[in-house]
Amino acid sequence: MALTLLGFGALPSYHPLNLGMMGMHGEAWVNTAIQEADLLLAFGMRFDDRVTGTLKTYATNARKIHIDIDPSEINKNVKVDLGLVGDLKDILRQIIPLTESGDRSEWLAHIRSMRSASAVRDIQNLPDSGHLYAAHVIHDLWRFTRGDASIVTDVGQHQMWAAQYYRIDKPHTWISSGGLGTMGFGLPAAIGAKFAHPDRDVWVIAGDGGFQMTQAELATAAQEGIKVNVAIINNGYLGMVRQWQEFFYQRRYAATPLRNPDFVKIAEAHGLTGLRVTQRSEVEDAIRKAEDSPGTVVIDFRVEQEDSVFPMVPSGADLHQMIRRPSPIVETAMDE
Ligand SMILES: Cc1ncc(C[n+]2csc(CCOP(=O)(O)OP(=O)(O)O)c2C)c(N)n1
Repeated sequence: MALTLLGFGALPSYHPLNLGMMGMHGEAWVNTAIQEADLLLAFGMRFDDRVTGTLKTYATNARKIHIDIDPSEINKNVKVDLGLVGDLKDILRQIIPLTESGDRSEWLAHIRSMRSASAVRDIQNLPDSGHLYAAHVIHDLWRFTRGDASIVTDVGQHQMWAAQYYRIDKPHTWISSGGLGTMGFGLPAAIGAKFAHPDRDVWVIAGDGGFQMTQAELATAAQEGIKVNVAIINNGYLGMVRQWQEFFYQRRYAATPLRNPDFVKIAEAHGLTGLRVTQRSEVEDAIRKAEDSPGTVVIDFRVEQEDSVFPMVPSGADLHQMIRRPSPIVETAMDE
């Protein structure tokens, strides 16, 4: 099973049949598996351009069955061989008894071989290079929260790194603004998530740009005594737009550099705790302090400014045309 961004939690990340995220910033083996498949079962997804790339070459070998609760989604983007409209749970209950199980071992072994042909995302044991990468911060957040926090993201590079490096194992513990993804979603949505599940640790992962759009909601957290932890992945840019400017517009960084306020002081102005992290060696301590603090904590993670999310399928390209991380140092550190 390959997941869209909003499908995280449908199957635990460690499940052997969970391939990971598909699409523009998905894993190469997931996209290749989709392109080579002879049957695609699409459950409640909408074949958004961020997961298909160009429709001309999308999964052309596959017969397609699409199940969705919204009839207008069927045949909207991708023409399918069979569309079924209804509640996924009801439809699966009806069709599973009618299917026969077959031997898929060859196909699964093929996917496994593609997976192991790519370098493993093993960033955990890498020596501290003195650089603070967003991927390190998020991977450490996953480790030190034991993968058990509810993660709420904004929109941008940090969202994609969160999708790649925080492994989601339980349903409804990944809350991210997708589709018409809206910057500024993270903090207010996290306050709502904490209100609904006071027993869970809730972490916002936000960009420095998006956080500023709704940072006034820190006042709500302070006023209502709601504890969430905020990890600002502060790269000093509207990072996702800067990345596109770098890749496709000859580094013309128009309107993307950010002159940010002091996020630590902003937290403190609300009577909350603000922390700043500039080195990887400081990450664990800051996460532990945030976990142990009774009130909302904002951590300003000062990460590499011009880092990009890899791999990337350029908008409108074939899913096989992935841009990979150019630097060998970081490739072993963070690429798949
Ligand atoms: C309200 C809103 N405005 C604009 C966009 C378009 N957009 C998507 S990502 C992005 C940059 C986000 O920058 P930042 O919040 O700093 O996060 P980063 O990409 O650096 O992680 C922009 C402008 C959007 N999704 N929502």
